[in-house]
Amino acid sequence: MGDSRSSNGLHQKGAQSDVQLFDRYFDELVSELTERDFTDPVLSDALNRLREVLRYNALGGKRNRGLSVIGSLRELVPPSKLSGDEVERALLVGWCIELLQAFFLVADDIMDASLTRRGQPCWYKREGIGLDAINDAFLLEGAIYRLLRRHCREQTYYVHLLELFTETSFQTELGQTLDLITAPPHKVDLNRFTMERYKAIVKYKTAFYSFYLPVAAAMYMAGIENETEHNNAKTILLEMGEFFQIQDDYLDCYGDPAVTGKIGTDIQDNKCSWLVVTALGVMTPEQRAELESCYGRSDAESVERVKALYDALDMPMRYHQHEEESYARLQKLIQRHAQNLPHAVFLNFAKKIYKRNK
Ligand code: GPP
Ligand code: MG
Ligand code: MG
Ligand code: MG
Repeated sequence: MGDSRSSNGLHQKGAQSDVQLFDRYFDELVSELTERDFTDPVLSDALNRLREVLRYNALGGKRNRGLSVIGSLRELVPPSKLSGDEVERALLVGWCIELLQAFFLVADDIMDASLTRRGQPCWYKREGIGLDAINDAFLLEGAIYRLLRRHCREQTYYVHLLELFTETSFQTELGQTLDLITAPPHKVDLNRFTMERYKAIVKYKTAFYSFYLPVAAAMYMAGIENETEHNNAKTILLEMGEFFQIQDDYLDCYGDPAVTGKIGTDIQDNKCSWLVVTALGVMTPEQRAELESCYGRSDAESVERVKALYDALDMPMRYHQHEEESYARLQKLIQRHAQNLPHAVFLNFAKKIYKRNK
């Protein structure tokens, strides 16, 4: 494997940033999965489909999760101790997280009846795809374990990575379960939308895989197995993950689809969003009755009525206030819980997500 990769410039570090290295690595991984893993000629049509699925669904995102594996590893291991091969494995593990994300998003867009993702139609919305996208999601998940096996099987941290990916997937699936059962179609019950339920949903559906997973992977790669250290990192990263999903909920309603690449569906889908939970805490009984009659409906007029309520309740102002408070709380958590870990691991991540608009 190493031979074919050194020829495409991956080992000529220095001239290239990690972002460039990361982006260049993708085509190589696609070739590996579709040309050098299973080579039985009878599979060629399936492998062509896999190539198309990988290109359509794993590219075009912000790649914060994937890039933070190498980013974190560089903070945890001094440059003189970080070999070219280890850098390459960190890029690979980063792509595995992007594949996990692609797997979740293909499936999530079906469940949420979304229309667009990353500025293009959701995969299941494409002509001729439909619910076959379910199998494509499974392919994306399967690709993760093919790559980890091929690249990391000899490493002492291999089993840690496998357990981390499977455990994180299950946590995310449990979170998605909570998200879905708290939002039954056409059964609006505003009493379900508590802040306690909200926090449980977002911790499980988003925070583990988006924040703890990439940093924990880098920690295992750096040889850090200590449970206390992992718990310290988790405390900080889950807090960041909660804030990140609150932003996602805010942008679902107030973001510009031309920037976020996706058209919001939370109001129509009856979702337990940060906006609805926070609004419920400050509205009058009259406003609550109004919300009861227009939330969770797909007609444009009902959606506009919900948005008018959010505007009347100053939700953008409340969100920006929450953002400031959350940032301050995070800085304190980092001071308190990152005693043995470089603060840059967390600060780099925080820099990318606060004040984001996509
Ligand atoms: C984000 O929710 C959570 C996920 C994408 C995890 C999905 C998990 C599965 C097991 C399928 P969201 O629906 O608010 O995200 P988006 O706004 O990007 O659609
Ligand atoms: Mg969704
Ligand atoms: Mg969803
Ligand atoms: Mg969302």
